[in-house]
Amino acid sequence: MHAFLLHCLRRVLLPALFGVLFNTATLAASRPPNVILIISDDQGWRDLHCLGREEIITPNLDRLAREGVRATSFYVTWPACTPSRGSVLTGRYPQRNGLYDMVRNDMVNFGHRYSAEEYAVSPEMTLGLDPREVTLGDALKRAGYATGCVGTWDMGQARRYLPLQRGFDFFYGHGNNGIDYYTHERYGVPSLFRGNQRTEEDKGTYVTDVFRREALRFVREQKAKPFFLYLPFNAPHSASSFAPDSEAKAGERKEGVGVQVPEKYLKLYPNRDPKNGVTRYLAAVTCMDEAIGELLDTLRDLGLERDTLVMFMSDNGGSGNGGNAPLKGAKSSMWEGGLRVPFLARWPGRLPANAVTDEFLTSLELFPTLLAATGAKPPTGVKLDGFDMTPVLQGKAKSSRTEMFWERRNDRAARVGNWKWVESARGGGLFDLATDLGEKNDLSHQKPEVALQMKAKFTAWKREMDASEPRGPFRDY
Ligand SMILES: [Ca+2]
Repeated sequence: MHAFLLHCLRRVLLPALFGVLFNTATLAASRPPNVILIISDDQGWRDLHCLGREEIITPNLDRLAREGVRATSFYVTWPACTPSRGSVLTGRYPQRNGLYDMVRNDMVNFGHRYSAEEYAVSPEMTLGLDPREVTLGDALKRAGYATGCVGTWDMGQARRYLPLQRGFDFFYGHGNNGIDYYTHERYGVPSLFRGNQRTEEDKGTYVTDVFRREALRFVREQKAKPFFLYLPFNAPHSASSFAPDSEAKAGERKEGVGVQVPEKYLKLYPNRDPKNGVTRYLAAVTCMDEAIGELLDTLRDLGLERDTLVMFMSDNGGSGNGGNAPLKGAKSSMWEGGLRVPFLARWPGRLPANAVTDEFLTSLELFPTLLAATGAKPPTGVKLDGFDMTPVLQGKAKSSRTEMFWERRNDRAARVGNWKWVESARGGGLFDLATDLGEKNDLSHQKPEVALQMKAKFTAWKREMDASEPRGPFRDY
């Protein structure tokens, strides 16, 4: 054999082969971790006590942060529920998986009472995540995981869209993106499902308590085998229980009841007005925090703490009650306050404790990260838009993400490095996030060449999305 080839064999191929064998052995020796992915609804970037909103009571999420890593430059793919959650579940941009707007009946107030026949043909019953999309549930179930979804599914309510058909063994929650916390209705329709069936078995019980009970039960029942619990709470989102159409002026969405929360949690904020929307929001977060605390205690009691990767994030920036400061804007906007969210990850022994990373990361990274953590195989023929961020969370590597793009109807934005570019009816500009996190100082006139580059990058990204295989419900043509 040629001396050079022998040299290559000795210096490159053999060590590589040894590396593969060694890694395989290491993985085989350890139990694949359980995964608990917790999502809150409309919680602002700073809305944990440990993140700087000192008035909010969140001892359990603070503990999760203390025992793990928190990411401070973590983004979602869309500034509101449905498309953001679709990206978490598929690892793909909303514009690629075809779910790039809300699945919602926009034409009426939440108080509108549909007949069963009328509701059955309405958008939120007929639209959903394209059945060809591979979900995290599908990927982890194929890897032998017990898979459960408790909470806000928001990927469609027709049978073909519900979790049991999308890779989950167990589902208790609502298929639409919001309900009344007590009646569990929306438009007068009972909206909780157990499996594929609508149920009213818990009517009257505060829904965070319902999700808490079901999540704990799932973990206790599945403790023997690796499990994946997808736990998207509907808290602290405002209740989907607006006034009836008859009480709203024509063409106007009537003010809703806001966030609903039991008295017990309001009493934890004695110096605040219990009727105030912000107080109710804070108390709803505290209730959710208590549920998460019981889940963490249960993992400890079952001896599963070290075998479980727990992640927590919000699905989009805070709305009116949420605290996004010093970020600009809020939910539904292209500003940082709409897109940047709190993110925590804990995996004792594998991720450092009490660590903070400001590396550029997004929810697109979750799918590849969870595949790597569990040893699940990437779905074949599927283009994923993120990467395994474990080395970044471990503090061992820089993020390989250099750019990210967003589009919501006529609003567009891009981040490339520390540059942020926004173009929308509600304002826009070019901002340097390294020195101007609050997007106050528009540099588009000082740096027109950078603004042009950002726009060109956005256009190229959009062209790539348009060229990808058409997917429903919004781009299946
Ligand atoms: Ca949301």
